[in-house]
Amino acid sequence: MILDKVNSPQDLKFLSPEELLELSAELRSEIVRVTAQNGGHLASSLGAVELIVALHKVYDSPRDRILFDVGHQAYAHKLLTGRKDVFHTIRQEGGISGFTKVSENQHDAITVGHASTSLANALGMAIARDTLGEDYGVVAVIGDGAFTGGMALAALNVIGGQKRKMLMVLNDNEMSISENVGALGRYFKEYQTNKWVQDTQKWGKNVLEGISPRLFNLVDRAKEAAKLMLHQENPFYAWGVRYVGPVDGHNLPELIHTLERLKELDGPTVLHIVTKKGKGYGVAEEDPIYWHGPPGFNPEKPEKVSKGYSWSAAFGDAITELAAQEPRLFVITPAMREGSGLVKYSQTYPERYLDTGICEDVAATTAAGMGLRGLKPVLAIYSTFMQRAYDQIIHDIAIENVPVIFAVDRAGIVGSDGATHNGVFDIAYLRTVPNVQIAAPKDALELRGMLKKALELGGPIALRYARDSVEKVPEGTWPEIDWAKWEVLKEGSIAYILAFGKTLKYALEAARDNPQVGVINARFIKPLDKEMLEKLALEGYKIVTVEDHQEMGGFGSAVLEALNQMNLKADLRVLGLPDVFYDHGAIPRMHAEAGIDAAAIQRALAELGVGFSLVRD
Ligand code: HTL
Ligand code: MG
Repeated sequence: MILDKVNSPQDLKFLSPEELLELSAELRSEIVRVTAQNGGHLASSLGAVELIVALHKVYDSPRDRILFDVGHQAYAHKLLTGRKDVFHTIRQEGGISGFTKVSENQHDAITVGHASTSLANALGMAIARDTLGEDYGVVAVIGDGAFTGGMALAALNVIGGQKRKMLMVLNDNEMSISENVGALGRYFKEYQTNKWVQDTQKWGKNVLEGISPRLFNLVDRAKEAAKLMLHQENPFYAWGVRYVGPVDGHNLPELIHTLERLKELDGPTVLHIVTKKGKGYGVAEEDPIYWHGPPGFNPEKPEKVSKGYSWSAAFGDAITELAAQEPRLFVITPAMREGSGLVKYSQTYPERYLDTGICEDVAATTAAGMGLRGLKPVLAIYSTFMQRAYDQIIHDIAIENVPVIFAVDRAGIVGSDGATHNGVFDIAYLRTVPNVQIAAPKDALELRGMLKKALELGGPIALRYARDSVEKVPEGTWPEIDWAKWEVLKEGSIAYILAFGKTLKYALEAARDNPQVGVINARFIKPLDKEMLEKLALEGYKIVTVEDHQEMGGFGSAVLEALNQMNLKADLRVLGLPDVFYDHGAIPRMHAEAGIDAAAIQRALAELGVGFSLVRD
């Protein structure tokens, strides 16, 4: 194996072109082998193998900084940078991260997981380099999906103004998780099939024209004029950055040759490469959507597995049914059609469906515009990605109480994606915003009732649910929800546990067979059910609140504030996630460590003088 000989990118410098090709094949096999065990971003990483080999051959990491946008295409980079022996631990508890992470390895230039940050970060590094009088290369690798994000496009504007030396590799596979959207993607597609482009490529790799005077002289004046027009038509021309491409991103010798030339250039350059998502692994090439981030599979006989009935599916079913009843309903997703359970909806109501690409800010403000003009927008968004839309929620939606419904998916600790993807801040950042209401359904039935009611009520309302499976309920069932009222699930004589969403099952487990301890489905986080809370406090019940969310600023904090406002006291323990970031790992174990599982609830009850006989460790 060539890979056996590669312990750092330096080892690539001595490999022959044939060995580099062989190495690429070995990297692919290893990515397939390990992803089959652990699950992971298979298709994205397979598509970037030659690019990564070429980058490490030509550049000199860690001196030169190579930044991977999102970080999910970088498995080959992990294998080439001293992590091949731990690669099998990727995304597992205690193992390496599925994305690049500065604290994990000196070759990882940025800690990442959210899209579209690489260009701004690379610009910052280029400025730091120039300001400190240093000399090294800065290369950002960004997918066409990540390139749709406002941050990337706004950074490009600054980069074109600054003219610092840096390379941006646009890895274009025409896919985000689903088909990529928007005008730029369409443009690139047309550009690639444009006759001028194809001609100039044939003339002698137009990529190197204008760089190499020798080649440039080969082109006659007419062709030169055509090329100029081509460049003026190219959007990068307006942005003030040099554009080179399109180049076949699986042609290793061509990539290496091109990068060697570009490395020497001053100023900002975009290298546009065209790749195939899932390259080299049949099923992933054929269905890059499923194989974008599959769970484990049998590498000899790769098959799709059904992931069970998820909260996302329950939302998707409910919203499709509601759209039939409410013609003003309109669903928006920032690039998460599959993950948000919207495949069926998007096919049933294509005219009332918008994928904005990876730009949560644009998605939120577009929802605001729709809400201001008579539509009933529903923004399906992951808790972690909603962080990108915070100002838009305040400024464009909440101030005027615009009727936007947020279907907030993947709330809580998410498991193998780790710290970048945990949805553990949403309650804290939403509940301080006036006019915003927050609810968390306990099951699919309650989700349906809440969605329907939220559409009737209007106003910014967030419905929060976890990355989990849920029991399917029949079509057409719409329970009436007593809005802003909690629900007693189990009576208690001494204490009550206030829980919602995912922690309800822990609460029920902790209180099982104990008549002293009751459980309340505290499904409204804002407004709280102050009436019930007042009653609990006045009647002297001990209270434990428990949430899969940061303890600071979360639901428990809201309960404490409400008691304080009512001038009431209670024997109370707040259980939530401590003030640390949780990496990838097993959710039940992390919940135990964080102190929000059933055992932790029983310990808290014991501290309050209840349930002592049941305490386990
Ligand atoms: N929103 C934000 C801000 N960040 C992320 N990471 C997502 C959503 C979710 N997401 C990914 S990977 C991905 C999305 C939308 C598609 C990226 O497409 P790109 O790369 O063209 O950049 P490709 O998959 O190789 O084609 C993850 O969460 C990992
Ligand atoms: Mg892509």
